[in-house]
Amino acid sequence: MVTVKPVPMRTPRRAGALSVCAIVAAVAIGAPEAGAVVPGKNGRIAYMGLTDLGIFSVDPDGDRRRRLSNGFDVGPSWSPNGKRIAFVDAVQGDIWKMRANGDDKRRLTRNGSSFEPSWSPNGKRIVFVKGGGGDPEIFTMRSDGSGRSRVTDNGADDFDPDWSPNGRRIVFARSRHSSPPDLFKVDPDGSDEERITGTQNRYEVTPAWSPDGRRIAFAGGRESDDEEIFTIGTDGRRRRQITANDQVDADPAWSPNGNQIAFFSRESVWRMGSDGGRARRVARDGAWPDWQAR
Ligand SMILES: [Ca+2]
Ligand SMILES: [Ca+2]
Repeated sequence: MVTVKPVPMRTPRRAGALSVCAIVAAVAIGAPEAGAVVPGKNGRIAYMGLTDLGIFSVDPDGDRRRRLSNGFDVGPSWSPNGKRIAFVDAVQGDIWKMRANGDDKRRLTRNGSSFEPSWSPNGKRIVFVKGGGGDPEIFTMRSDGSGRSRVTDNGADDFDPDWSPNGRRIVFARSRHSSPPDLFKVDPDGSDEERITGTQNRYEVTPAWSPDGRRIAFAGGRESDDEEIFTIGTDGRRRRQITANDQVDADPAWSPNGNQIAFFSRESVWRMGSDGGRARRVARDGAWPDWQAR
């Protein structure tokens, strides 16, 4: 699959994408991360296959790769106890969960427009994006799919939610009137919304809260550039760029011990130190990593 240059306004191709082709395009440019990472020991990395479709898991050193599902499944997100994985059947547009070994698959939504699941740190709820036609919103539900509750309600595109490790806040990306997406945070009940970034000519997407709660990793850049990985303080200060190259770098996911970040680049899953440095390849033909806590 050929990686295309990222388009800052990716929302219609991601949260709103219902056609297989559209989601393939989104995946090719590096689709959103998933999963609230709770502090813990580093376990395995789940990811989606790009041409060999399905969800896989692999050790961080690249060993013991295992297929967990077949078909066009995207966006794996580990439960905080590391025993289950939520994911999206991208053909249906619905969220499922399964055991870490791929057994016991259960469908959680039945509306054809649910994406980007991420577990709350106590494992009881899942935050996700719902909405096709151009105005996606953020919702939460119980981890059995019941008890859906709205978080955002507006005319902007709200997407890429990730739960803070203390469970009190949800970070997400928002684009209003086709502007480059910025990062926001909000209480799980939708109150006390705060802006984190407000850049005019840059975009910020796929936020991932660090396990110590202090920083947020995200992908972004100038609209004219290829995409890079950054981290930023939760107050929007102390922005740090941790990749610098001419490839699309996307979908950061913290290791549970906070020392590393897995990410997508060059049709592969990589990991590097959370302050950058040399990246090591974890899996070829993969995207959208999420790191298991043990
Ligand atoms: Ca909205
Ligand atoms: Ca880059």
